[in-house]
Amino acid sequence: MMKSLHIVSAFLSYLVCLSVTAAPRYERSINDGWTFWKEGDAVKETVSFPHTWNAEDAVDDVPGYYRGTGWYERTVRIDDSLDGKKVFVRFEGANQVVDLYVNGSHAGNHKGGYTAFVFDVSDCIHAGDNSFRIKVDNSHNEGIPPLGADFTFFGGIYRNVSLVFVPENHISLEHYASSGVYITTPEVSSEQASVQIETHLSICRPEKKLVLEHQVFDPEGKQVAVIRKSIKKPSASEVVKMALAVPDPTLWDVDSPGLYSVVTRLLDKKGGVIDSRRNTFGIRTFRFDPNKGFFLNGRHIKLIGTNRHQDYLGKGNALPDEMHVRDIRLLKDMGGNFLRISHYPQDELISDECDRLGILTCTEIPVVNRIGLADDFTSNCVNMAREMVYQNYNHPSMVAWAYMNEVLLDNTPWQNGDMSKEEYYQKVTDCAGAIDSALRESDPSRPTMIPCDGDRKKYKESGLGKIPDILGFNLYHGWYYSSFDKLGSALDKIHDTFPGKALIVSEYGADADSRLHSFEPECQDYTCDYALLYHKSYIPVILEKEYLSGGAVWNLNDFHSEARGFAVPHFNCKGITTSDRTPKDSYWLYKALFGRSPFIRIGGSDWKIRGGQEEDGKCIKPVEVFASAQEVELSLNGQSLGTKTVKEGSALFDVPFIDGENVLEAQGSDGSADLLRIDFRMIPQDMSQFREISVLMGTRRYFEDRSGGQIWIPEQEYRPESWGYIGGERMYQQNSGGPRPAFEADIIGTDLDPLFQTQRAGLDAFRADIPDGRYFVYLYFADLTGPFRGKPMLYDIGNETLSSGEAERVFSVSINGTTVLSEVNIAREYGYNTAVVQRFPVEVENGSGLDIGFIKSKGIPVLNAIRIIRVQ
Ligand code: GCB
Repeated sequence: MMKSLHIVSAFLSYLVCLSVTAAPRYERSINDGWTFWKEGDAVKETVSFPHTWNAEDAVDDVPGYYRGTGWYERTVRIDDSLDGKKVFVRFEGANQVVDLYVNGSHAGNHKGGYTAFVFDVSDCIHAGDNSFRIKVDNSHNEGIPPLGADFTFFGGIYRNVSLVFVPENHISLEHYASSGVYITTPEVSSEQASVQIETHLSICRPEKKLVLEHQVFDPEGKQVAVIRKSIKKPSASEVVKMALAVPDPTLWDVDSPGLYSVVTRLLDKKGGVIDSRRNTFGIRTFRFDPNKGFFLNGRHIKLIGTNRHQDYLGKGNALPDEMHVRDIRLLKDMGGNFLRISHYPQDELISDECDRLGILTCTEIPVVNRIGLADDFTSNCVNMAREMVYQNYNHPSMVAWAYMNEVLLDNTPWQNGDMSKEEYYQKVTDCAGAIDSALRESDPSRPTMIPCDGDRKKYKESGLGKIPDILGFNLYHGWYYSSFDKLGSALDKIHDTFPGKALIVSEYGADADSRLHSFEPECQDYTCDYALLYHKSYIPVILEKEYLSGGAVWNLNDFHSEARGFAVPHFNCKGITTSDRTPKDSYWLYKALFGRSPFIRIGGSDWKIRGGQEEDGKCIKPVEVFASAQEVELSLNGQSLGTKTVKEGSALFDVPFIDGENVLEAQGSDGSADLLRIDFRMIPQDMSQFREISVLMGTRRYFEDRSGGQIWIPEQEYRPESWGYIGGERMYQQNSGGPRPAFEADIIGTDLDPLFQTQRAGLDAFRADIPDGRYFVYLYFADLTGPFRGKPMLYDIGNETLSSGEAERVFSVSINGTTVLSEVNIAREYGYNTAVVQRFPVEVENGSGLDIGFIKSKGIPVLNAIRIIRVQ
């Protein structure tokens, strides 16, 4: 008897479970098997989402990338019964205008490349095979932001696409493609938190009575509250507001990000489940104070973190889910507690992961550099702002809504005479006012923010600075302008100018090509070492200014910016990791200062091939060790080089490298340890032992060519029984803000741009006292004097590149007295900014050494790099 009772009760609870847990709605991705073609292009290919059509043309040597229409087509088989269901197609993001056609009917249109959207396809879909055609257009559109920015606007369907089946009466997914459930916690104390839940319902089949229920679960999964409400005769888009209290709340915090969840169920009058959704939320309070900075749960926290762009090396912006998540782990691991999701809303997993890991965030709509003057620009911005808010509403990590990054940077709307500056500023503030009100109206619980460029006066004069609660400032003292030591006073001036506004350094950073290093770093040399100095000088200022809420490094990762030249053309290299997320030294510095201890890392961890000239039997080079410990010991090939005190996250050692493999081992006093193997290419002092050298001219930079396994070292002046240049001077790029140590032009025909972006001009000779033998001598040239392609970058405030005109340069080159290049005009023969490598086999005889002469005919001769290698 007992046994059958058990069986009956088990069966009953199974039924209850069924009615509770049956999945009335379901979703599946339709990412694969699409045929893609560009409009007007006969070439078709099979692709999967995430997909972009610009992964390759955004990084080639041809300026520009395809901005136009792309088509995707496939048959979608629906095996499911569609009775009583509505079917939606949900796009998580596609750049930038999408039109969906299902079985020939137009099912929807969406504008804007960075937010999710849904189309109701219930009326055009049927069981069996359905034809889906999607048109995507990433053309420039004056009505849709962004209009111009320092990142690549990759076209395509670059996030997931799903079919969502829901009951006719359901928790809305049509409301700005959100979850339809908006949770806030207006009052929080240690005893209790009030929770308000607003639910949007879509009622397509009229009902006399429905019941809405919310069950709240604590971070351990224990149910802590439940609330139900009957809804009589719900309207087609019924909005239901309910409130409940959670006792003894566990607060969401950066160190203990406990997440509550709410299971929302739509029930019929008999209690049967029609639809249900789970949403997570967090209970926390926060505030930005204009004088005291940021507070979370009443505790002061300095926001330290980064910005992030969503792209990756070789993939454009089309990343699988796990690659997004990985970035947030990288940030957390570094000790970051803040992410500015710039300059647009990103994959939904980003905010989910920030919730889980305890990283505070803000996100923004992509109005960058200027506003559009098309009639629909403001309404499109407002719509994007609402999509951003509703789609991100429940994330406890989200603490501000931002818009208009450096919107007064691009003056063309008034400089080209279409209107006066005052009129344009008025349009900008009107647009800002509309966006700001939409943000506050959609979400009164979070502050608004505008990230400005360093020219604070414009933001005061235009009135823009008055509109949001928080002002971000993107500051590049010591990179584009001024010097690092001016940062503190610049911030104080900003604080004085906007006394009632909370402030944050929303960007700061310096470009670094991970292949470039220098022991004498200079501003704009693109070395990791200059970037490190820059970060070392910014961090203490950000920590010390009480009124500053914090700072966000520009950027977590190097990212695509098609119009850029410089060391890594088509990329902005201000990442503290590369575009494939390899940390640079600046990342290790943050990790040493803010990350979990114990931590230790030998600097230049990805600089595996190094080199230098032997002097007095050795080659001593500095090596920096980043560590959380108080002291570190470094050893080379098993021999201790001593113990040093760690100051501000690092200790510097002089390392006497030997030729060949060098094993560096670092040991922290906190038990941390690291090992780095370096292949050191020593140029022997005794020239009779000479094998090869690779020398960059006109620079102090070292360049590791990872594809060729070479280290290029800086030039030196010739000394007898050695090697080097004779005469000439370093060539600088002349900018209105001062000379720059390397040229910015994208060098055509090479991936090794830094070999060509510096040069020695007017040299008489390059001499190497090498022994008799057979050699290859490679001379590297690029004529950098030509007119610069494209406009100077807007961000480079006050620093236009001054073209030196099309100065003619004609010269001859002789090797050991024989003319090997006669009256060469590189620009005329190959074009400006084009990589030219000339290889010469040379027999050195009779102890003459190598003497390469540069003889001018017109203008001055130049040499960008030289490589000499003994072949026999
Ligand atoms: C900025 C912009 C950002 C750029 C950055 C830079 O101020 O907000 O989009 O990428 O400067 O690196 O120039």
